[in-house]
Parts: sequence; structure tokens; C-alpha cells
Amino acid sequence: MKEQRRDFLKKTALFGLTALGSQVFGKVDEKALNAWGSEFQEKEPFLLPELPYAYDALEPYIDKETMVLHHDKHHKAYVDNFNKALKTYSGSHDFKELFATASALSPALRNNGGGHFNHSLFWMLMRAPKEGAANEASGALYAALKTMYGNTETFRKEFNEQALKIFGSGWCWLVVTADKQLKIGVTSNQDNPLMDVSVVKGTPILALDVWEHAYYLKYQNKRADYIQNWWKLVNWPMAEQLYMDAMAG
Ligand code: MN3
Repeated sequence: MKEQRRDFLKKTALFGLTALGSQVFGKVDEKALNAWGSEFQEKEPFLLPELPYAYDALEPYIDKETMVLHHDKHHKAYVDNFNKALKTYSGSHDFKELFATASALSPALRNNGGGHFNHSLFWMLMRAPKEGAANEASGALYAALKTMYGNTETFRKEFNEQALKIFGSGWCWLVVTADKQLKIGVTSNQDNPLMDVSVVKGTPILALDVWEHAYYLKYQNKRADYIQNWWKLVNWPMAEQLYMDAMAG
């Protein structure tokens, strides 16, 4: 069963954001459910995805203890509460359709659905740091960032400024807007740019969790240091793939 889970994640990583829809990521289709074994039968449709790396893979920038708590406790609670809330919801369970009507959803659905989606994306968009190597955007995304911001340092500076000024809990995003432009924006709580309530709208291709639970154990109140180190973990090939998908979609 461990092996099957790993295969599932591998597929998920390949499918990018489309994988976060109803078919592949989290919500399990009939076939995958059977393959997964009896423990999930007849239970909640959404599952906590395993991390695509070890809990300590992001050290020294994000510590193992934070990852264990963040994934096993925080993310799991979103998944559990999302499933609970869905039991009495008759509308679409597809993320995109669900979030498009966020303003009409119960707080339980909006917060926990967002929490599940946002964290799934957050994990996928990080990878183990390569010591001594600059972690820089690649390919078409690099070119687009250069065109838009002049250079990637300017882009990072703008992203950092927005992430730093979020008051309380929230997320900072890079999205591809409906008119295929790159845009940085922030959301509160577990909202995201697919939601109709979000000021910044579009397909997310970078996601940064700035809730204190994401960094407090290691960084305490020093959010700026956490953000600075997060750049060393960004999974740029994944971001580029999400970018290409969004541009093609
Ligand atoms: Mn979080």
C-alpha cells in the first residue's frame, strides 16, 4: 500500500494543477480507491496526500518538527473537516467549481476546502534545497518573469513585500490571470485566487503559506527570514509546469 501511495503521488506531481481537480489529487476515483485498500472504502472522498519528500527534506530551512505538525496535524484537520462539511453539500465537489462559488459557501467548506487545496499545492511547490546552487526560475516562466519585472530579483522583492504585509494569517501567490498575465497577490485565512472572494484572481503557480504555524517553531516572529529561506526551496520545474498549463488552458 505504501508503494501505491507513492505511485499516486508521482502521477500527481506530473499532472500539476489539473491533478488538483477532482480526478487525481485528494479525491479518489473508484479505481484508485479500490487500489488503495479497504481502509478508505466507504469513507471520506478526500485524502491527506503524503508529502512528496521526507519530513526532514527541507532542512535546514524548514525543520522536520514543523513539517510533521503542519502536514500531519494542520493539513489533516483541513481534510477531515472538509470531508465532514461536504457530507451536507449537494453542489459540485470539484475544486474549481466549488471555489468559484466561495462567497456562497459555509465557512467550514470555504476554509477547509481552501486549506486542503492550498496545502496540497504548497507541498508540491517545494523541494529539497541544493546547497551551493542558486535556486532560480527556469524556462518559459523565467522568461515571463524577466519580461514582466525586468529581473527575477525585482520579482522576488515585490513578492516578499506583499507576503510580509499580510496582516494575520494568509497566503501569498503568483498567479496567471484570465488574460494570461503574471500577478502577485495575497489572500486571508485559507482563501485562494480560484475563489470568487479573492482580490487577486487566476491560476496559482506559486504558493507561500505565511500562517504562523508554517514557521513559528523555527523562526518565531521573524517572518522575513522564513520567506527569504523559502525561496531556496521553491520547486521551479513544478511552477514552470503549472505556468505552461495555465497559459495553455
Ligand atoms: Mn498552513
